[in-house]
Amino acid sequence: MKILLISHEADMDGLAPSILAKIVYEEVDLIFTSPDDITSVIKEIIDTKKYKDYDKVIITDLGLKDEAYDLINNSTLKNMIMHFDHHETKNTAPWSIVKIKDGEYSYSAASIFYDYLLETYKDNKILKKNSLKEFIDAVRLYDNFEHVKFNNPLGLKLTNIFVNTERYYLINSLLDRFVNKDDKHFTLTKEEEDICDRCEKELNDYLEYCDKNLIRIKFLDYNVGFSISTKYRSSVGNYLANKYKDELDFILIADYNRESFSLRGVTNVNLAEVSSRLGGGGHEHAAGFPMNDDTLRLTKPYFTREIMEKLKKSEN
Ligand SMILES: [Mn+2]
Repeated sequence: MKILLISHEADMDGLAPSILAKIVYEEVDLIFTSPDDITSVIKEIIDTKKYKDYDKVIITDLGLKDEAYDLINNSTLKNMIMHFDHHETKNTAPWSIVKIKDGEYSYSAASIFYDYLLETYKDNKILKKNSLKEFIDAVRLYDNFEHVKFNNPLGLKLTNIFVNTERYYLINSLLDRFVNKDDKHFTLTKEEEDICDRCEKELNDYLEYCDKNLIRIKFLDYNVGFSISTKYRSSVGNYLANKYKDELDFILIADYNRESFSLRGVTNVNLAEVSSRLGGGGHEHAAGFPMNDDTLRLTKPYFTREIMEKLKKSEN
């Protein structure tokens, strides 16, 4: 069977379906795109009738807008397309399988597509391999930010590998592992382990740098640890908030590239409330608000528009 798979370009949950498709189908052509561009990709394959070259068109990990549903429903593409996704939508169609949560279980696009293939191709031995199940589950947990809660470090490693590896090289390397090896457990190559070690060291060095440069300030009425930093926002915030929880109410991060402030804390200060007073919002322990003249006044003299411009310039 000849398949056109269109998937999300940005992460492992978008990449994994291409490996699953190559395990099951004889011929697979791939298009990787973004949620913003998927409508025009669909329009193009309808306009050019390109979909007629295939037995099936499969879309994964890309939420479809109303316009995309309409385009497909008004074309014969609707008879041979399948859509597997886990992003909120009010649209429904017989060809579109969208699942978000089932009790405590959060779906990802790769896991929904995997479940479908397992159910449809019951005799496929590769699909049943434990190493593949482990891989899909790690991708699913990380895609839902549940890898810490479920103590699954593999998803983060796979993401570091994804960011640092050429896409088609990675697809073939992973595919080869599932097809040709009979591993009970998913294993990384030496090359991939090295990438993960390097990423971990980079993160630890950066956390140490932010710790060393943390400024204690009075912010509104709070004792705050102020970090001017642009990388690993969640890791920096969580690390410092935990380390200084007895001394500081929360950590305030000025990300001058995104021009926004982030708050991370583990005390009983409600950060959503603090942020909403400054034009932002969020959750109790993680929130943010925009960087503007009003909010920049609160970080004077440690961080001003002039300092921000200087930092931006020094990075280019
Ligand atoms: Mn996803």
